Amino acid sequence: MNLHSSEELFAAACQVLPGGVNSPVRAYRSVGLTPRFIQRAEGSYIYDVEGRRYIDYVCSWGPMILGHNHPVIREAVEKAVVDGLSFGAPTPREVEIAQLMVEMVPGLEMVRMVNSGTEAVMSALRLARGATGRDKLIKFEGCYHGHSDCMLVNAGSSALAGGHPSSSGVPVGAAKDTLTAQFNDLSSVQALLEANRGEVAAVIVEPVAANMGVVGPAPGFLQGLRELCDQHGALLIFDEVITGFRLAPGGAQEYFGVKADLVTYGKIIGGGMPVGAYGGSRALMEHVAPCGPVYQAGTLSGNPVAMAAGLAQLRYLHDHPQVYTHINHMGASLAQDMGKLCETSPVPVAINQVGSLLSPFFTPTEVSTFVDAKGSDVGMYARYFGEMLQRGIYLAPAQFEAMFLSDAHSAEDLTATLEAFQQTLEALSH
Ligand code: HOZ
Repeated sequence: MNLHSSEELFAAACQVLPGGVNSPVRAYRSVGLTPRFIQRAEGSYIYDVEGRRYIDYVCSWGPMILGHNHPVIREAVEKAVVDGLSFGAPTPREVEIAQLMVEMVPGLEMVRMVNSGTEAVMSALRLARGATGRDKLIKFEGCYHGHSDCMLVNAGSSALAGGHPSSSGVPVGAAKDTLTAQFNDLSSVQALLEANRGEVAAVIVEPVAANMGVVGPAPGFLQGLRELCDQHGALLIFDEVITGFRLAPGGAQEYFGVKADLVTYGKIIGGGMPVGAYGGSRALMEHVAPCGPVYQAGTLSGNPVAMAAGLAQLRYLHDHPQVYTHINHMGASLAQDMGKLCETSPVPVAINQVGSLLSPFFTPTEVSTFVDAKGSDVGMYARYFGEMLQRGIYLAPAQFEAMFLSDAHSAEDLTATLEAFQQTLEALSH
């Protein structure tokens, strides 16, 4: 293909891919620009096809916690490829990665590997329904759990940015048992549980909402969910596709000290390859086929190359716990320094941060609920995005996404980012 610029590639892509992309947010529609086509990435940097270098805060939407093209992961993949790409049969590495996950996450006893976060959530929900014999589910408005039918109701992420939080094509029947509560509002959950007594199989939550921008749980919110679920015999599912192995080795369960019944994973556990997983206690997981009647299967589940990448990344995290100190510290200091710059700017910005996840909201109020997040000026975000991109900073091209830090980000990267942020604030104030 003799196309050189992002513009040329995007024009060609639009002829053969809906919106020119394979996942909507990548089309840059909410920021009104042409997406950068990427050639390669290394450490904290990503390079477009025209050779421009950016400091990357997308990090493939979370998987690249060690930075891009980490030698340990690359070597593990290279080694695995030599033995073959897929067998559709058990392999030693899938046992090793499961053992490691069980070791790193308190309370996790068994896992099932799948191919994406969407698949992990879909399967965990089926398991919750199968194990409880109940059909209803409670999710939170603005939380995103992948694109399975019953979760595309009041969803966040690009569903929200595209103005379709509830997708067309979802049969009424598939969504009728999905009830929606408000993130950080326990009374909304309590009301739904009481109105549907004995019928709710599970409450599913992103423990840190990271698909409405980043909104952390209010003190007591996750603990309160735990208690409400126990009172009503519903299972608590933490969707840790983003937070798993990111906030701490044991993810949000460890970080916030709250135990879920089922947990879903993706992103980091694949080291950059397409992997998801769901897990929980042995008693619950043994409902899954072939042990029990909850059916779920997959030709590429536990794919040997993907397992090699995920295992190498998890082993590295297990053996280098200082990664967490580093990325969480960078998150806090970047948020603090951005916040300081905002204090003297006429542009109202609220910076939210939990661990290595951040997001700026263009609003004068604090953002602790989905309503607050929706109050953010998305037009201003679009301008901010363009200004930062021009200054070599690669951010999520939509307000309702997160900024991700990796172990490869350096103090120099943060300084350069803050300089760009300061100049951007100045540009936005005119
Ligand atoms: N749902 C992802 C963002 N929250 C989109 C990922 C992608 O486009 O790669």
